[in-house]
Amino acid sequence: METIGPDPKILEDIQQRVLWLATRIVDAANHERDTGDGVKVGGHQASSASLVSVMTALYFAHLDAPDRVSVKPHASPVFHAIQYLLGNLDRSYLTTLRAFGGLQSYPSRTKDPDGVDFSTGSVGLGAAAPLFAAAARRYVDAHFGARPHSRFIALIGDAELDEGNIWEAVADPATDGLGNVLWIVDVNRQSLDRVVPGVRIAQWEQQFAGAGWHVVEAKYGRKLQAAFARPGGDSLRAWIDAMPNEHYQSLFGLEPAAVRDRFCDGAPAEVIEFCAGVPDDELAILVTDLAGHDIGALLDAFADCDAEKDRPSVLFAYTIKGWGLPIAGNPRNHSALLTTQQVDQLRQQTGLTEATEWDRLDPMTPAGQWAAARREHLARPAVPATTGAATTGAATVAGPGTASIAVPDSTGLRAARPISTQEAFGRILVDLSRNESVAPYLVTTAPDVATSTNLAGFINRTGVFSPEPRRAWSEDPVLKWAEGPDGQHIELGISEMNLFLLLGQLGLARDLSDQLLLPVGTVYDPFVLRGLDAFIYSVYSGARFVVAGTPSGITLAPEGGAHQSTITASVGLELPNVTFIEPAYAVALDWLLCGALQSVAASAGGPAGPGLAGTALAGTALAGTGPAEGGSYYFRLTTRGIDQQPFQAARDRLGDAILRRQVLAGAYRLVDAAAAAQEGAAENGAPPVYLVGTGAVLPEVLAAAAELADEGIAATVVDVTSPDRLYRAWQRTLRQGVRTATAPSIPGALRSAFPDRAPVVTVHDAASHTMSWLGSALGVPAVSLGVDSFGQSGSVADLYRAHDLDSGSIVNAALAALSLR
Ligand SMILES: Cc1ncc(C[n+]2csc(CCOP(=O)(O)OP(=O)(O)O)c2C)c(N)n1
Ligand SMILES: [Mg+2]
Repeated sequence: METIGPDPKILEDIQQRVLWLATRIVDAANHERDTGDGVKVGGHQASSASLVSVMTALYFAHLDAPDRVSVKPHASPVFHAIQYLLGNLDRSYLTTLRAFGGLQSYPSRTKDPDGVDFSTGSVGLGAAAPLFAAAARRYVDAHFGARPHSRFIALIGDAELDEGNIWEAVADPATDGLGNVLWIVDVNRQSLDRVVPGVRIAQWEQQFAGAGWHVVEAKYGRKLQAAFARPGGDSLRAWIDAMPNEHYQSLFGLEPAAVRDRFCDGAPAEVIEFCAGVPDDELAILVTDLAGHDIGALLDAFADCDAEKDRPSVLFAYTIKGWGLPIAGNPRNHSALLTTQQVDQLRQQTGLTEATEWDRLDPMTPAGQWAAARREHLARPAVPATTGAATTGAATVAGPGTASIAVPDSTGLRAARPISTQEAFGRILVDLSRNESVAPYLVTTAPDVATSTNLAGFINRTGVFSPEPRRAWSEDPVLKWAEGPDGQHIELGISEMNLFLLLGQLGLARDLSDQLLLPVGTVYDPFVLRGLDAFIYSVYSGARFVVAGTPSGITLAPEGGAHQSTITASVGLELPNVTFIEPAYAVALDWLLCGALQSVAASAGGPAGPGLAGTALAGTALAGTGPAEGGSYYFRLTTRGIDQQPFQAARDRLGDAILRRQVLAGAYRLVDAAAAAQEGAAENGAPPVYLVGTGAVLPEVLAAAAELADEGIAATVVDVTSPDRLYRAWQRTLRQGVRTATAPSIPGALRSAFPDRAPVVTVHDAASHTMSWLGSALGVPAVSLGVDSFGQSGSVADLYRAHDLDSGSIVNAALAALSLR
């Protein structure tokens, strides 16, 4: 696949055009669009210019079609300029940066039209994503046969290396030895507010080397290298190396005549003498000649990194923020925009006029011909669109690299004794690992909590993934930790950021590695929040996976306040592209987990990459349940074993078909006061109150209903299995009403669980806010019980009492709700 490099002059011409377009795209967004709102549009001309040479070298002389690139957020204009020159972006988009429906401010897989491989924006995450994508590819190659070789490349701002998640990713053994990874650090020595101290760069390089990475520098351009070779050149080099970044950066933006004095300020006599032999104009160019803008030097460095097959490479490419623009090197250039006059000058310098400024490279020129050749070289085969996802029964799905994944409706889990949702989760996964149609695609991962989140049974059956077989030294009968290329569990160090980044890339493997996977991760629920930005990143990118937060809430009582999650349910409910599920009973979990995996399996039926707008994944279009839902799944589980008999009673009463439908829709009546009345247990058919429970607290809710019944108050108990699906159903009808200016109806999911008008009490081992909307949805008085302060160690009974989740408090809440009628 190697292409012969073109004449360097051609790449120079191309990069000048890339610089022009990237700059002009931002300029047009700011100066040619009347947004009517007075809000600055913005864009990053200086950050973009910094990467123009690196990206020109990559896209026009280095990349092959299977390679995947993550572009730092602020260089999105460069990416779009290049895609335009390659013919992959319509001209009409060039004036739409940051406009609604136009080019996104930061590269977006799901919203940009020109084939973004990795979304970026939250610095550090887009940088690490290709590393995890390469780890996912290594897994796919080992299990499903080698895919065409891809290089996974990240273009990273130097200040992104301040983010801790970078170092968590680099340090994790799951990312060891990935020779197809290249990180290119854009060393412009500037962040948003300041000049980055030089000592940081040396320290970062050591950290990479310490983690086993191949570290390369592209620091000095060829003019400087030639100067170093001349007599006195050694002292010149030593002086530049020793110069603080703040001093070096201050050279930019000076008139050539002033550069000498500034450069030589404090310099030894040899340096002053060396410079005396160089005219002003040449000196300014010479001392700012950095390799990050020398395409030949960059291509050499890329080749050097390619040659390193057994470990990732990082290239520190020294660049100039604002390169080629009047704002070059200015410490305040991060958000600076060129004036119209400066843009006019740049246009002229680029050899363009207002009539030709948006043109592609002239196909009659060598640069135009080279761009056409590169377009062909980089063309990717279209992903075949497959259909056939069934929404009921076993969803048999055929997709790229996927024979068929027939996820059953349930594993037939039986739960006669009290059991927790966490234990049931482990048993369901073990059962699925015996299912020949599903098992090959399952891959689990956890940040050092596999055993304590009940993945041990699955791991015993499938083993732990390691690129090479490893001898197991422990003969633990409970946990067989067999490591080898067949293993289907990827164990991570304690980094929740890595968990969500890896889940995200496993969940994009269909797009990035031509293989659909069913990724399942586990994490202690409170620490979902530690990985939250990576969680958001991954689902924003369109990844599809299942994550279980377990154990959760104050129900893990003795563990104390530091381990008790309270706001995670709200996060799950509110996060777009995620369905939040918190079942109480084992069989309900079985149905819900199988349903979630059916939905993930069904992503073979539609595009998961660029052009998602308009599909089920776009924005708020998530609808209904089951395979049509799209997105990822977050299960909040517990270690509290609870009596399964009440659920069995509901099964007997309703039958599996109806009950399963309601469980999947988000709520069902666990105890039906009206049905009980018919049996003579209460006097009146219509329930005066609904007790609504979510998750581990159902036993207390049932006890409260029994106490109320003793007082002659009929209480219907509703188990909300997914506050999220219920809320979404309500919002859908509301929004429909708002958009069409008609009276909203109560959605079916709510109507079937709450057929009568009666006050409600919601009870949840999570922030009370999570379910507090229910009163509004039903138009009835509501009292919401939940955990709104930090917990502490104790027994479940102690903590439920302290947070008003005990049955007595629920009874009192019911009386309060009734008094509000
Ligand atoms: C997580 C996160 N924190 C803060 C920001 C705001 N921010 C955007 S760019 C930037 C500085 C980036 O500097 P660098 O990575 O060196 O980029 P460059 O110099 O190439 O613009 C900051 C702080 C962000 N995008 N993401
Ligand atoms: Mg920088």
